[in-house]
Parts: sequence; C-alpha cells; structure tokens
Amino acid sequence: MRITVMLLAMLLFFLPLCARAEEGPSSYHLPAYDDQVPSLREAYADFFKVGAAINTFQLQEGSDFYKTVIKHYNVFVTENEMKPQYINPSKGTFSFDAPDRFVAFGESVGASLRGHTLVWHNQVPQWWFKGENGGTATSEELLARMEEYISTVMGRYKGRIHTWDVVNEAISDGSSGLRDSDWVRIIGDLDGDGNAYDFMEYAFRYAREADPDAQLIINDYSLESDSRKLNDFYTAVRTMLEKGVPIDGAGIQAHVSLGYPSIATFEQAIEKLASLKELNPSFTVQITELDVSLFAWNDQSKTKEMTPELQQKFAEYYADLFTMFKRQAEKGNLDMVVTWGVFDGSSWLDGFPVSGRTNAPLLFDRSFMTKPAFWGVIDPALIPEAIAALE
Ligand code: 9MR
Repeated sequence: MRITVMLLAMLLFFLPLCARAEEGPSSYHLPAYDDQVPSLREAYADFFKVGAAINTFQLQEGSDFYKTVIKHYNVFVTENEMKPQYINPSKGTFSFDAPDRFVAFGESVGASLRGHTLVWHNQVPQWWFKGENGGTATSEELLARMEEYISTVMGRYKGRIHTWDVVNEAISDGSSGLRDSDWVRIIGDLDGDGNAYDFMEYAFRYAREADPDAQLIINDYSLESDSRKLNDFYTAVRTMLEKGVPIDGAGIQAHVSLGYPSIATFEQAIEKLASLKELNPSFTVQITELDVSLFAWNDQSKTKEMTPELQQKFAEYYADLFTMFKRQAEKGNLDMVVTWGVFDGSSWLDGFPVSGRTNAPLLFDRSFMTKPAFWGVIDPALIPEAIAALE
C-alpha cells in the first residue's frame, strides 16, 4: 500500500516535468544560461565545435557572462589579449598574464583553444620592424624575431592551445595579391621563386616546429563575399601547400552583413577552400570570427530599429548560415564555427566603421537574453514563436 502511494506520488511529480520537456521551454525569451535553453555546443556536437571570442577580464566566475560561455561553447579565443603588441611589447619583454589566465580557464572547463594571432600587420610591436643599427630591420633580423616569438609563445602553450591563426589578413583588399605590409616589404621574395609568400612560409614552418601537433590556420576576412580576394587567398595557400608548407586549414572570418553575402556565395567559398584537401588530406575550413552586422557596409546610420520584420530577417539569415555550415561539416569541409563575441553588449561592431553606432550582431542581446536568431540556429522552425515571445 505504502509503495503504491509512493509510486503514485512520484508519477504525479514527474508527469508534468515530462510534459514540459515535450512542450519546450516556458518562453523563447530567456537568459542564455537558463536551464531551459539548449546549449549551442551540444546542439552541434555531431557537426562542429562552436566557439566565441572572449576577454579574460569578462570571466568573473558566476557572472552572466561566465555562465553563458561555459554553457554554450567548447572553443575559445581571446579577442585581443594574445596579439603580439601585448605579449611582446619591447625587446626581451614577454607578458603572459592574460594568456595564462585564458589557458587556465579553457582547461578548467575542458574547452579547445585558439591562439589569435601570430603574424599580422596590425596590433604588432613596431620594434620588430626596426633595425639594431637604426632604420628598418633586415630580413634576417625580422625573421629571427618572428622565430623567437613563435617558438616562445607556441612553446609555452604546447599541447594546450590546439589551433593557431599563424598568419592573419595577408591578402590585399583593393588591389590584387598580397597586402602591402612591413612583412612583405622587408622579407619579400627571399627564395626568388617569383612571389613574396616567404614570410608566411617561414611563419608556418616555425609554427610546426614549435608545436608539431597544433592545427595551423591561415585566416582572412571577406573570403566569403569578395571573389577576387578569395581567388588570391586560394592561390597563395595552394602555392604554399604545393611547396610543402605546413598549413592545416583556412579561417574564414565571416564578418558578414544581414543578407550579404548570399548563402550560396558563402558556401561556394567554403567548398573552394576545402578542395585544398587534395594537397593536404587533413586540410579544413573554419569560421573564425562570425558576426552579422545589421548594417550594409556603405550604410552610415548609427542605429536601426529592431522591428519584428528585422528580427525575422536576422534570425533567418543566422539559421540559414548554420544550416549551410552543418551541410559543409557533413561533407568533412568544416570543423569549427566561432563568433566574434558572446553578446551584443560587447562587440567591436559598436562604433565601427561608424563611430557612435549601436549594432546587434550576435545571438544573445545586451542583457544576455536569447534572440530569435539563437532559436533559429537551434531549429529554424522556432523563429516565429521566438519573435512572438518578444512582444
Ligand atoms: O575585436 C577586436 C577589436 O577589439 C580591436 O580593436 C581590433 C584591432 O584591430 O581587432 C578586433 O579583432 C579583429 C581580429 O583580431 C582580426 N579580424 C578582424 C577583427 C575585428 O576587427
């Protein structure tokens, strides 16, 4: 008798819970870290890793930020703190406080880590390009600094940072070929083979030596939308792979605008780059800095009213992107998708390229609430309910 009563009581307790699980969450406008909200990394576990750019000062344990990132992501990258300008500000000085905090955090939550970035024209210490005897550094001086930097930084985190953006943004925007940078000007075509890819070739070889097991990526922007840039990038990577340069993948940053590029154009770019598997079977594509600006590139306005129509367009674009990423992952072309930030309250797109602008390019809003786009990425069929939940 007692047992029957107990069983009945248990049934009465669990039945409503089961019913609720089937019905979905009580609302589609919930804090990102709420238990009823599905986890992005779990939703995509069979397809690719899902990550975000963070800053270590945002990581107070127990904060909304902290709870959100540990729930949703299994890859992290520092937005700024691992750039050479901060790590190696002057000759002989290496500062690892923030990178050490970042790696300790990643390990404490069992996430994979990306190192961003080793060789770039921006946020790089200017002393690297100056000679010991005044004037400009020689190619030997600059390569020695590059080697010291790569071996010191990658060596410190050997086996702990899994993926590195070894070279970032080497392709020119306006004209064809390589960006005109100090790297190209100083190192140039050292081996006389007719191209100035040499600085990248050295960077990748130094990186492979520093941590033979790390995944080495060449990263750039507008590859998903600018066919000329994509072609020049592809030619550079292809030429280097043919020479045996150890490149394991291409990073498509994907700072896109709402509706631009089309999903088809973006998908073709992934397929083109993934075809380089022909030369290196483990070659992969990663989406490394995804965000979706509400503004077209040439739009100068500072704000945009988030009408339900705009929410819908935004959610559908994000959902379509992730559906396409899934398809590409199934083809073995893509292993990681990282957003450039976590929530709209902290995005480089506030104030850029228009100063004073307020943007909203991510999946969680300024109060860490789920946006309809988040639900669209979980399941496109949820978008209408998620928009209705905002009213
Ligand atoms: O998000 C970063 C921003 O806080 C910095 O001011 C900026 C400086 O160049 O770099 C931003 O991150 C960039 C990344 O390192 C490389 N790709 C483009 C990103 C957005 O500008």
